Amino acid sequence: MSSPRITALHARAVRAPFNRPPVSASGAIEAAALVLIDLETDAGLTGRCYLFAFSEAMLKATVTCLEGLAPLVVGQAVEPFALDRSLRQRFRLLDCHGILGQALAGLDMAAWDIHAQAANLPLALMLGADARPIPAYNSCGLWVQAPDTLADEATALLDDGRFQALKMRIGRADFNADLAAVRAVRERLDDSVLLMSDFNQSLTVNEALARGRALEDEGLYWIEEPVRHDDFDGCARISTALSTPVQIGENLRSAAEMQQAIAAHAASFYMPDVQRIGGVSGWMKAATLAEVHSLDLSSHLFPEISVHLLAASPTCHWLEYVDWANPILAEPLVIENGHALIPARPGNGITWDEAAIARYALG
Ligand code: SMN
Ligand code: MG
Repeated sequence: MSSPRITALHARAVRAPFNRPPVSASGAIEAAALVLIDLETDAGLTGRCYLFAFSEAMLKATVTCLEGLAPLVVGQAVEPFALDRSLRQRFRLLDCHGILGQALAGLDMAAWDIHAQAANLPLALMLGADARPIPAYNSCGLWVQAPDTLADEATALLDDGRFQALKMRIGRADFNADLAAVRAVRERLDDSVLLMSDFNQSLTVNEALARGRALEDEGLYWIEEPVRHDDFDGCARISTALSTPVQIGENLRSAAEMQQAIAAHAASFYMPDVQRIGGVSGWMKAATLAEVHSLDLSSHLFPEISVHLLAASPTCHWLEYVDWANPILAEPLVIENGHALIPARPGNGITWDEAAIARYALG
């Protein structure tokens, strides 16, 4: 059976509203700045995925970057590992990080979508996994906000999908306000509910040691990105000093970079982001690394694709659930009993709500 060939690449920018706009210790985001990719083929199959540009300021550049890549992919066979290798080889003299890296990851995600559709299999099954439900935590709220608003929001977030785990963001200038926030949420939750926390790279190593020690007995399941994402040695010092596990990974840009973090003993838990780690192809390498080093692997954002990837990851830990793309998806990811369900549709299961896209489209 010959592989489909790419005939066209379309990239569109949208600005979708958040239910609860993110406010982290490293800044606020007003709307979900997304770039939607459609990769068309001569087999009549279309591969789809979205990129998260983080800032509206990056939308135009991301679309332009993808459009610039179109002549390199049109006419190519959809053989995802080989296609990704050959595209990255072409940019070896530049570098494949930043917007280019995200665009390449997007092309890879769309190529894997086509590859799985051509085999008539959900992506998870295409990757050799079963279609079991994946444990998910609700990450849609509990931002850096007034502590007295948090407990009720925690209840609402648990009820919305019968979740058994939540993530809250911390890193306020005043540590006592952080402590009050953690206590307000923890007191509202049953002991069996896990509470993850995220400092979003806001601390120095010394601050993280002091704050981490003060939070040791507050019932946090993990502390995420306490310091700058690339300070693996600093992270390792924090990780060694605390009994609360340190979680990092959303900013890792390749499996090779993840290997460096692992070699530095930077963290107990890893949570790559499919857009940053290099798409499905990059994720699968990271998943093998996690297995080799017996490290629990969670995902960052992109729950629609991550649910497939975690099913295929031997050390699958937690899926980060966010509903940020729901406004433009015709069939959003389904959460039941705190687990994300792998859609039965062939491919990654992403289908657009074109009427909603027309409403939120930019430019
Ligand atoms: C995060 C991601 C995207 C926007 C703000 C905060 C956070 C997470 O690091 O892990 O969800
Ligand atoms: Mg994070």
